[in-house]
Amino acid sequence: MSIRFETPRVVNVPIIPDRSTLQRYVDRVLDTGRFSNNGPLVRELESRIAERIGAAECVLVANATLGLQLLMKALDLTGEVIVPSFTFMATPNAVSWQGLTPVFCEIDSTTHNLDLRACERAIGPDTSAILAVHVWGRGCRPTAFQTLADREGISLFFDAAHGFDCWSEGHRLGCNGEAEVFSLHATKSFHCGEGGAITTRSAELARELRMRRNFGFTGYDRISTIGINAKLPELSAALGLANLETYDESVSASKETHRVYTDELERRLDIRPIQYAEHNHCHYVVVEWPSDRFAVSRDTLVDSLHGENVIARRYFYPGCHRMTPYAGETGRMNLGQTEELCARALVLPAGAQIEKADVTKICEFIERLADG
Ligand code: T4K
Repeated sequence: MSIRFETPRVVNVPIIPDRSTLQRYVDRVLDTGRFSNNGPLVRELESRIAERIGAAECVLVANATLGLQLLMKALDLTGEVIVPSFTFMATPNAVSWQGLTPVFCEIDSTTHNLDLRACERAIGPDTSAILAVHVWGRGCRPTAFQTLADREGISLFFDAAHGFDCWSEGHRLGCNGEAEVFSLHATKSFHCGEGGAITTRSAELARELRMRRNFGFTGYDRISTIGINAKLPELSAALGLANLETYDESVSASKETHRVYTDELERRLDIRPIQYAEHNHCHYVVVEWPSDRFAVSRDTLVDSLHGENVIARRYFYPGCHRMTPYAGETGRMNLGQTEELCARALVLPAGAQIEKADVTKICEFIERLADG
């Protein structure tokens, strides 16, 4: 049986905004000739995101990777930073780029997030911070990690790349730790094409981040600190503002996609994609494929799906600790749970844009393969 699609069905097809709404914002850029450097659209989007999330401050940047780097620079971290290995390479690479050492720590296999006890054990004399990731937008226990960081006298900040508008412990993500960094990349539930947002409660930290994203300038010819160019262009902010207007509708469509996958997979194979206990955009449909129960392994399944133009992904295989430049280093942690999850995780094409009929076809195909 073939279901081969003419065009690829990919994980997280970017949301396309309403064209006339986008045109309205683009016209504002063209009318004023202001394309960059903390322009009015960037400031407007910062206010709208801060208001939506309930954060005191939002600082937009060119992407989340640079956002993490700017934040680590501003926090003046030294030595080691604890990170999960079950994350996108941007997380440890941002740490390394700052001349810091990422220490890979084990995850909790049920939440896919950093394990608190393992993190406690990973803290050493050179640890200056914990960089926790809200994988799939499921909150990484902000309160418990804050208690640990306070007790150890180290910084805590979050890679919230997946977590826009997600809730954890009864609150929207965005106000935890020293700061949280969201990705606004095209593949995210809310996007600017490329972009990142740092949210924080601290006005002082936000002021420093704004200065550092703009080369460190504090006046026309005065530089106060080492900065970089991490500014978000106005045209990217235009895309973000247009997308924000229909964000709630696209989340509803993503939730429906997730629901259809859950129903289909449960009915056909008695498995479920991971479920979201608190409010989540449901942008990621993630299955832990039980290779021992079915006729095909996770990897054969992925290959077969690709053959049908269904570009399922193995995020975050094989684990950052097994990828260059970290492979071969002997970390001090056991990463058994991480490796097991890396061998099982399967991310299916989802989001607001995929047709529900396509989801049904994909699940039917998976069922046929699973039955052998
Ligand atoms: N921390 C975490 C935990 C992250 O997951 C990420 C990024 C970051 C930090 C860093 O955030 P940024 O610095 O990027 O703001 C994608 C994204 O590029 C990346 O942003 C994301 N995480 C990661 C999980 O996924 P790839 O290399 O797997 O994506 P790619 O190019 O294969 O795109 C996925 C599919 O989407 C493709 O099959 C094609 C489709 N697509 C993609 C783009 C960009 C489109 O249809 N249109 C598009 O414009 O990394």
